[in-house]
Amino acid sequence: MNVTEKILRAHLLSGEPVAGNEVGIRIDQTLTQDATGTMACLQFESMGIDRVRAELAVSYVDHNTVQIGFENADDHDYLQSVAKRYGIVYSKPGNGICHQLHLERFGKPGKTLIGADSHTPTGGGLGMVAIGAGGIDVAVAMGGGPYHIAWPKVVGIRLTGRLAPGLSAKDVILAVLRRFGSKGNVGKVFEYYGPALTTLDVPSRATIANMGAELGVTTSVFPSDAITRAFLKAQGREEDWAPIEADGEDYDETWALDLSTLEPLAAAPHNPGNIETVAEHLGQRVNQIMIGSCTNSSYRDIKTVALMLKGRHVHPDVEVGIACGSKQVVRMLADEGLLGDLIAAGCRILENACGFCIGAHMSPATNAVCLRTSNRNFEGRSGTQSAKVYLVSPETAAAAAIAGAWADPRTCAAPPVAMPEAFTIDDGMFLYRDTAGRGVPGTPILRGPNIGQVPPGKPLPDALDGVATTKAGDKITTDHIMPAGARLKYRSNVPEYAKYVFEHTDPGFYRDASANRDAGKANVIIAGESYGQGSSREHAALCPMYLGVRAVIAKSIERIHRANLINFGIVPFAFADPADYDRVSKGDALRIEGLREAIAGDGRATVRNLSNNTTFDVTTTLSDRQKRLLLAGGLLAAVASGQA
Ligand code: MIC
Ligand code: SF4
Repeated sequence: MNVTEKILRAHLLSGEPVAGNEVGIRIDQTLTQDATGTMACLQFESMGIDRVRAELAVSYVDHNTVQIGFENADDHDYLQSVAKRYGIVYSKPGNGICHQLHLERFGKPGKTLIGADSHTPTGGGLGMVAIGAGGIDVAVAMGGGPYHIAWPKVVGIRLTGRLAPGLSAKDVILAVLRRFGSKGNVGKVFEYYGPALTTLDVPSRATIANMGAELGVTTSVFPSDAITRAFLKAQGREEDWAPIEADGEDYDETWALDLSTLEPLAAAPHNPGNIETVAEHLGQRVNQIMIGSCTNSSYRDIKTVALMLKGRHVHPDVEVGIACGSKQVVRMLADEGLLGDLIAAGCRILENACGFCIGAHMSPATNAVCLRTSNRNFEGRSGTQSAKVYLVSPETAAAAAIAGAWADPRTCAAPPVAMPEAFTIDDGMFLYRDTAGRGVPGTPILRGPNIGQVPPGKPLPDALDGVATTKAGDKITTDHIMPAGARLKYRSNVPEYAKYVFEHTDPGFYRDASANRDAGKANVIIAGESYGQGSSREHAALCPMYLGVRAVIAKSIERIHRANLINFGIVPFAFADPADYDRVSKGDALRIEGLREAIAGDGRATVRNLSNNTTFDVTTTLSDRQKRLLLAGGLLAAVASGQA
């Protein structure tokens, strides 16, 4: 068996392990972050469970830490009180980014983890099966319930050779993205193996696993070996180590990558799958350089940057921001004098949080060219619609910081950073470790005015009488559907946040959808390929549900978003013939007879376009569980009516 299969089989609760078949798996650990966590906790509360039943649940606060206005602070208070009451470990703002912290302090080889964040697969760098999910699925797992996935096809990525100085793990995952692209990988797990693994430390493996999210895979997995053991030992957690390696080369598909042949790469605007070489850009002007995010904010990464910048000054024409991944990273750099080197070099030292990655601050200037070490460069995600964001390695970012322009990091590479024998351990910003799993019953839950209720779903109607309220193109991300950045503070307030659905791609959507809903019409979203790419934010389903969206008809829909749509009672249809996408225009009146029957049956339905008097077929493949959820109007409605 391969590593993925070993872990999944050890956690299998229901279903046949046959590729594509829905299975239920036992979840050992869960994580949430504040932007998804408030909804997950509200949903957990509404399930009426007295305490957390998973082995470990951690609630991180790392996304909304800017705190302009009371909303974020209210969210933090709410999350802290829920954590105390129900037995969740609470990671205070300032402690660091969830994925980096989880790797350092909690991840365990062989365990399963689901997180209400699409980059949860970072844990794959430690030999876990770690999967990104919607908040409500995490709430169920916190309560001890199973998580459902399609049994994956496992793609073996065989790594050979060795990276040249000046290249790093980011270049590896960008090479994988160049080969496989950011769509068409749904239902697969990428498992890394081969002789080059001995050259990749845990943070490097984690970088690769992290950006598997951009491939659209279920997760990415590394074995747990001597390198994993050394990392856990240095984190004071050697007892958490367990060996897990594949028995042979038993994969559904394989691809080999020789690291010795790689050159520095970049993902060009506006998609992480849009890969170019650094060489193509040499000498071109750069305006902003941002180093950090859950992809590249480890001790290894920031120390490499510090060593490259030591004794130099960033070019006067660029601004450089650095956000370390955790308090541990900041402290160790400070103790080694490296933080001083970064400050002396003219870098802006930012809080160890998501920050710039999610457009929460440091939005670039109009038309700016930015080099960022984060994982997503969707249009407008930085907070500036016209900015051109390229995703690069920390080494490429540092080389550009010195030159003020694109530069080859191989010309100014620092000596490789060795993993320390012992990381500096200080868990002082994790609260409620002593009551984890038990909680403190009776703790009052703090609810400021920004903490709303989860709107209830309604059962699916027999026939859908609706309007094609919007028509979107290909690769519409959840950032397009539900913008973050300046709007992030409304995550706990669905009626307010719903005003910004499709804010940039269809500014009239809120008005039109509300009017249709109030007139008793269903809203239908029409979309192209790979709808719902990117983040796990269930608000991209929850807010449309609130606005009366009952179906999405797309050429294809990405995994986490499709699960979220079902959880909120929105039918995820695919065009039976993708060419029919052209037969429907924004504003067309659509009718689907026998909708309930179709969902309960084989998932095939005929859509009548009353505006141009044509018909086309749509399909959806559903497990029995998913059928029940959709018919009831979503997961919470199904729980309330005893159907889940
Ligand atoms: C992201 O990187 O897009 C986020 C913000 O971390 C999201 C979660 C969210 O929208 O809260 C993710 O990746 O799932
Ligand atoms: Fe935070 Fe960015 Fe990572 Fe999302 S991708 S968890 S916003 S650092």
